[in-house]
Amino acid sequence: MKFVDEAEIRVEAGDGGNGCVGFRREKFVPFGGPDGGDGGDGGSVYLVASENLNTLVDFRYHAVFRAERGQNGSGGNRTGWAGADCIIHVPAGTQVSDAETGEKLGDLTQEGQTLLVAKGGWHGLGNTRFKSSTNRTPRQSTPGKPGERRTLRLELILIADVGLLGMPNAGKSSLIRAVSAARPKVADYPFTTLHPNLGVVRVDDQRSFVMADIPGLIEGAAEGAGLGLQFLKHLSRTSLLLHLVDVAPYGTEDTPARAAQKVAAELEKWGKALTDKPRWLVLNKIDMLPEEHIKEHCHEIVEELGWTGPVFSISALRGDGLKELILQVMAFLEQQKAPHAAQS
Ligand SMILES: Nc1nc2c(ncn2[C@@H]2O[C@H](COP(=O)(O)OP(=O)(O)OP(=O)(O)O)[C@@H](O)[C@H]2O)c(=O)[nH]1
Ligand SMILES: [Mg+2]
Repeated sequence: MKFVDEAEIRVEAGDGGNGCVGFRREKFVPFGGPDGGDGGDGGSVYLVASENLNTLVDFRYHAVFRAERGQNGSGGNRTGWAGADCIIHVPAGTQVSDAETGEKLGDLTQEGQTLLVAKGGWHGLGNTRFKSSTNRTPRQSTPGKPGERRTLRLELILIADVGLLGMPNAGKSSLIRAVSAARPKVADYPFTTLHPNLGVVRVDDQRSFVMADIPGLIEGAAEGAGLGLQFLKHLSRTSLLLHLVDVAPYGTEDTPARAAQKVAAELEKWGKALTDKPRWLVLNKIDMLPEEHIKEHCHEIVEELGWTGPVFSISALRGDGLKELILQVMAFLEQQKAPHAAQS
């Protein structure tokens, strides 16, 4: 499945049906009077958020959505049928704006959340409506109003609790594979991951959280190097960042601490929305170190970085430290979601 996080679509609501001019003509009914019915309302276009979708790719191939127009009224005071609405399913996390004016129309974050994006035209009135004591044979009716039409800009920003951050090859995809059912590709070359992946991490029967794996960052990403910063926005709605660092990098002159600093520097360039987030250091691939050196080596990295926040040492491959990490992440998220409990 292709990942696309931006799209433009055209939405056109249905026009209202026209009112009818009609007169009752029956054999033994003289002066039958007006009997033109109203038109039906035009259908509207709605967006509905779905948690089962996670890409806007479908809108590449299908970009115009129309609701039905209302039927015209007819004689015998028959009202036209209302036009059917058009429902468009979009992934949860889709922000909607008017492409021409830039006006923000909504942010669909919850399953089933609905947004009216083009209102159907109001129905026209039939001539029966214009009957009065002074005008018994009105010949007027009104046409239906046109439905709203606009071009929308959709932007998907994934919804996850925790985001993974790090250089290419740090083991981000390996970690999400180890702790969730997500199956992104893992390989020993940089930029294996080309688009974000989400995984649900189940801590026990009752508790779970969503983790996002994004492509690796390298120095100069802000200037467009590698895959650039385009995917960092997908971490903007997370509550916690896990910064993965390879403790035994192969084929690079950077020390693990230096590599971590480079990623942090790119984060700075992206902006406050990410630098203000809590970030934990996760030292990965400890299986590559001799058992007796692990502690000391990790300590050195932390020292070199001058890191004072939480630190975890794990092996995504062998499973060391994963349980502890996951439990701590869960506890942190729960505390965040219950701010009153945390204060007391
Ligand atoms: N020895 C060891 N190797 C690991 C560990 N975690 C990941 N690797 C290896 O490191 C390489 C890169 O892992 P990925 O999970 O693809 O790394 P990534 O951070 O997702 O990389 P990009 O998608 O390119 O940004 C693969 O060859 C993995 O098998 C670990 O804990 N121990
Ligand atoms: Mg990857």
